[in-house]
Amino acid sequence: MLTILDLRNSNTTPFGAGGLQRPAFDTSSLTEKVKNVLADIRQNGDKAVVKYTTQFDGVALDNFVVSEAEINEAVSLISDDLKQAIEQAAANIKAFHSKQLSPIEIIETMSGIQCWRKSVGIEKVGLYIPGGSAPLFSTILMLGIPAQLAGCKEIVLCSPPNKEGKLHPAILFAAQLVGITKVFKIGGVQAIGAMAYGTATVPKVYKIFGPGNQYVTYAKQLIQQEGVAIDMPAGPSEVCVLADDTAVPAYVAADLLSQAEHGADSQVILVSTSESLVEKVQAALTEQVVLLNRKETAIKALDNSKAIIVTTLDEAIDLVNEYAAEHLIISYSNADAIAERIVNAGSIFIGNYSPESVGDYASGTNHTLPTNGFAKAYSGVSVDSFVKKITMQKLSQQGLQSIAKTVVKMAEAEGLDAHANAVKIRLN
Ligand code: HSO
Ligand code: ZN
Repeated sequence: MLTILDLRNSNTTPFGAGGLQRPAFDTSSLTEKVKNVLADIRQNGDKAVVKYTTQFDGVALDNFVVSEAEINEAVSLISDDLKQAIEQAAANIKAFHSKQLSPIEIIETMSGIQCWRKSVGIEKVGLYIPGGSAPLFSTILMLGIPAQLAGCKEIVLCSPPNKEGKLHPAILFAAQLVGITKVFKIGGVQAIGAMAYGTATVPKVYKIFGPGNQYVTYAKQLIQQEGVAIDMPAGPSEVCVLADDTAVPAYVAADLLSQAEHGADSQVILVSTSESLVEKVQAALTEQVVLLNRKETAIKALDNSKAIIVTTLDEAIDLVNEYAAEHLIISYSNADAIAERIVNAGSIFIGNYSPESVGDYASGTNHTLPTNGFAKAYSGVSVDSFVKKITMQKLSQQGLQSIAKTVVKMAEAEGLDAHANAVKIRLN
């Protein structure tokens, strides 16, 4: 269960060893392996993809392109209930993200000088969806919908095949629903390499999105150094719940468990000013965890997680801002006012009826969020993540006249007379 850190009579910081430190991973054992696979994919393209799919996924596939027939088969395999659920989620995600497209506004900074900015979808993007125990088809909605709204022309998806050489039908259903242009049965580092360098079959993309294990995360870091953009630095999932006696202990426990079941390395944190709430949540955790399919995973995550008791709400807010959680749930009196005081968090869930699960799947917000404290400086994925913004300007002759003196003065002061000339030559 959660380890209790009672900070009420202490001056110690909870951020040191044994406290709220994020798990640090030693990647030294995997660096060589990842580099070798990437180099091989770069050099040998599809042939190397087939080789690593056989080696790592245990299935020999000479064709890793998902066909129309496979997509149709997948669509027929999914129950109407699940289809409706995915469609409802997609509609909400689309509704929320479509408002992130702002209309072009032309700003006349001076008379005759017009400046504006246009958003252009990144032409080719790659989405990576891990396989493993839980097929995260919801992530396809979270990445595919903003990509489509942004106007990306080529949206490629890679996901590892199972032992039968197939992808989960819900992955294929979600992919066709959001207009993914090409789907490949490729996993791990080989998928990142194929999308970063391009092969005869897989198009080279300009930006790669999506979660993955440590190998995938490291591969994304390496290809970023080679000029392919990535969504954000990734780390294990996290939730922080800020709660007082107005919270319902069973709800808080359920929220903590919903993040704990993601992985043994997930971090779940309870911050409270109420010792009795913490005790009740611990009891509810014990009761609920044994009922979960993934209880072993959840128990491991809880064993690495903390309940922190502080004296005042101000202390709690400072702590929450310093931790900068991927998800923050506020089950506290005046939750709305507290939310206003939060400056570092990936996504905030306000009140007793806003579990993180709704944001993970269907309310409309994005679930690809900054972990590992990166919420101090990074935002989650949005339509913005899929566009570049090009600034534009147009000056009339009179506009140039009115700004000429300013530019010439500055250019000459920087000792750059060619810059000054480019203006002066137009005045005569
Ligand atoms: N909580 C995850 C997203 C997710 N949950 C997908 C369920 N499916 C992101 O931190
Ligand atoms: Zn989740």
